[in-house]
Amino acid sequence: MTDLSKKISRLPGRIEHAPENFVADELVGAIHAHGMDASRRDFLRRSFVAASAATGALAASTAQAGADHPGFDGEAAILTLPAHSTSLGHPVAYRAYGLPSQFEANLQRRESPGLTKRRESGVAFTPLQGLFGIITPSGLHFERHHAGWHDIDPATHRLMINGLVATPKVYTVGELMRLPSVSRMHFIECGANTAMDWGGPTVPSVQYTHGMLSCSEFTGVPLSLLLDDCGIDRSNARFILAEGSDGAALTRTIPIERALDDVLVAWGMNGEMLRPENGYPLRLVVPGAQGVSWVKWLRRIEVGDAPYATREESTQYTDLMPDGLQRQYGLVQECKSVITTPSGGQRLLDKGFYNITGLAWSGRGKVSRVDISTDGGRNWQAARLESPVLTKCLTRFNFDWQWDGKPSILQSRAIDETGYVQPKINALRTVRGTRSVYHNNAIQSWRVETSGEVMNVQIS
Ligand SMILES: Nc1nc2c(c(=O)[nH]1)N[C@H]1C(S)=C(S)[C@@H](COP(=O)(O)O)O[C@H]1N2
Ligand SMILES: [Mo]
Repeated sequence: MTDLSKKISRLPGRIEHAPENFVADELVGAIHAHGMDASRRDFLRRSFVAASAATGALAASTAQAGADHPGFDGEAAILTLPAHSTSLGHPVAYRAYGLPSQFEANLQRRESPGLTKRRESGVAFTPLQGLFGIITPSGLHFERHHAGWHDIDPATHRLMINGLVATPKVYTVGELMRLPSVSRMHFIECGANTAMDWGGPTVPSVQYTHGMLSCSEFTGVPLSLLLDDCGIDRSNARFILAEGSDGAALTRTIPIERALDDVLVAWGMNGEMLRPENGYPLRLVVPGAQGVSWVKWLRRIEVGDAPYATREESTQYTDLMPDGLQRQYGLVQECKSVITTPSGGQRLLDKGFYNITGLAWSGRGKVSRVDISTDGGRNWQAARLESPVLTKCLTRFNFDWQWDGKPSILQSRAIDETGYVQPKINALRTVRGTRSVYHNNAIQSWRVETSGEVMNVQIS
């Protein structure tokens, strides 16, 4: 067996590239200070306690629990009724709108300090390491704002459709909600997700490498229905422009084939109205497209015959290619996956069984397969895809693993229904160079040290 550590590049001293107007220098230190969540590191410790109890190693688990909670005798606890077993609990509707347990208080959206100068033009990352299944709880959906968020009164909000239509119209939110709606589960990923790692491994945890990714059930009216309602000029219409009503007046061009396909004007997210941070009361849902096209606080859609070359598609959100040209109008998020446990910042407590789990997705359709490697990409085995496997939606995968206590490199590689295979980082760099910011869909590597510590690494 060759020494894997020779192939590993460690954290670089400074960061070459990062998304969206960031300031680099204090970044690594600041993220280490803020990003490592002590209680989430214990996640694997707690799972281990449960697993060892189940296999009869009760003494070990009792000692472990005692060490975690001084004064708590794990074994005797099952024989002694605690206070909550002998008293009344909180009344119904004590919290009219429910909240997570106080013991889950560390599971939060977090900012990467140093990433942006102004928090109104910032990112809050989803804690993927602490989530199960495929749906992101609405309160943990990532946030990306160019000019801050507003809580807009739906009674006064309007959506205008104009341009190459027979009858330009202005809709109230109530009028839109009377129309036939659909509900669909889709992921949304910022084009800058994983951007920090173009130049090498930088941020320590999956929250910061991949947390500009969330998945929800969205409810809304198909945009095609509205465009037909306004009498779209189908022979001349080539593109639409979607415009937000925030101070950024965020605008993006979308090709008409996409606009007439599966795009929604949405008001619902996970069964309730959109959260203000995510565009309340109206946002565009553009399944499979990069996040910036999902215009929030949507106020206007113009139908045109040419791309609009707005700020967010000419000076921003372009990919600098090795030949110096900028690639514009990136739309689709290519197939990608990541292991969320074990992942950077977590620690494995002992040899033995672990469930490797993670997420896979493709902007072009369904995920058809995910392979797992535990030896840095030399051997691959298929993971189990959990149902449902939906188009342009997160897919959860699981894989049984016995850790032998030796250094290991964990990787996942997704393949979508078009046959596209998620690339290695070096293959991506060969085509795209090292100056790109957006659209890094490379295979992620997590190195497990003999100590059980899990680290973000890149291997050649
Ligand atoms: N009006 C408006 N829409 C917007 C943005 C914005 O700043 N203003 N940010 C865009 C970007 S860059 C992304 S990645 C997604 C983020 O959506 P979220 O905050 O709901 O996660 O919204 C997009 N839509
Ligand atoms: Mo974004």
